[in-house]
Amino acid sequence: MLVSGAAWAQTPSAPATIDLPLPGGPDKRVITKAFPQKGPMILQRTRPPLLETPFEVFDRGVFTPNDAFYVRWHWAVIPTEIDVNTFRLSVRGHVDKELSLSLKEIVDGLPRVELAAVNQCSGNSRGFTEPRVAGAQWANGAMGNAKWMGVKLRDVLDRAGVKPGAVAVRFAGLDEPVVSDAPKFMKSLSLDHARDGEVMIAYAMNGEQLPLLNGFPLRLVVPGWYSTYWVKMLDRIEVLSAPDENFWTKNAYLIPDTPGADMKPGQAGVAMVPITKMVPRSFITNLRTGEPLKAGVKNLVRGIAFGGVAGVKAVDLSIDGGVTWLPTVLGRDEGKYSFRQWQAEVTPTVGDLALMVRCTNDDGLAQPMANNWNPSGFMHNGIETVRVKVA
Ligand SMILES: Nc1nc2c(c(=O)[nH]1)N[C@H]1C(S)=C(S)[C@@H](COP(=O)(O)O)O[C@H]1N2
Ligand SMILES: [Mo]
Repeated sequence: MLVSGAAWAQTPSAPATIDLPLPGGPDKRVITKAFPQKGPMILQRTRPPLLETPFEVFDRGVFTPNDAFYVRWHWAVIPTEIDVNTFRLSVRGHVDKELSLSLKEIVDGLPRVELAAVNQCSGNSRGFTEPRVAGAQWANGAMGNAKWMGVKLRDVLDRAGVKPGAVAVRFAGLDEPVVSDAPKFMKSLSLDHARDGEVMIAYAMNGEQLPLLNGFPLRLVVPGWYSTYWVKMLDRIEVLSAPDENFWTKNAYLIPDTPGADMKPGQAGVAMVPITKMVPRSFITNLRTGEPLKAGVKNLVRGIAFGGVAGVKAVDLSIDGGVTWLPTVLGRDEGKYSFRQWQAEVTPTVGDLALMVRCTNDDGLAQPMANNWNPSGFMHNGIETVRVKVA
């Protein structure tokens, strides 16, 4: 597998832009086609790449095409070529037998599993946080859904033999920090979570090998959890006999230990805990704010929803600012961690209309009316509103 390395350092001289207004700006974003294996993407940053999925992609189906799947990296030293013959995944630490597995041994030597799951950045929609917080000013496109194919992490751990006393498993990939004293990106899961039979080492998404920027040749898939745990270009697994103290697990990706990860700007003394499980979200995908609807006739409204760590139980629509809610019809169930399509018909009267959509998951958790606030802009999941004109 070979991709032209320098390509993603360039942006066109007269870049195309799209309207993507965020509170406090900007109102426009650059569209780039300069990244390998990617079509038009919203450019948030070039090096290391942060590429957002243009929102209209989510109206086309529940699976996000690989060439439109968002991209996020912390450090800029990312291999642009990987030799599939010499690549090895190592399993070390508190195990009976250290392993160094070739791709062939993983693909041909272990049972294959497949699972649809949403990959969402903890900071998806951060750009809508008010007051504004630091970090990538994502709109709603730092998420995607794919059918992941690979092997169970548990099967790999069993092959190495986890020793008694192990408590956690740490994951790292081929990317490196730009300066050597910066902390390498690593994340950990508890041993029980790592062995739950759902956490996967994926080698394919949507029936193709992973795009390089989404973690070729192997990535961790942690269904229902925010994507910070989904380590890309995974080449080392370490079984730990003590809790992980590394920066990215212990000090980064923290949220307030409050309902909805909500606090007041500047509030003191709030206990912080690592972000983990995703919460329900839903979006209208076939209408954008400002678009016209026809009065007195049926108008189709449709979109996508996901339940986070549980399936989608219901998606409801309100056309009166959240006073009353109408059930919508759910599309095909692709599994509890997947996007699910929903649709409804509305027959509005002339005037301004605020359409709101709310997902409730199988745990009974529903999206809140108001968005949360925390210093990292994590876990945004307030009910979305699209304002249309009915004429
Ligand atoms: N090796 C590696 N894996 C990583 C990261 C990284 O910087 N390095 N970033 C994580 C974060 S924060 C996110 S949001 C997802 C993004 O996955 P994607 O680029 O495939 O959409 O990758 C995760 N896995
Ligand atoms: Mo992220």
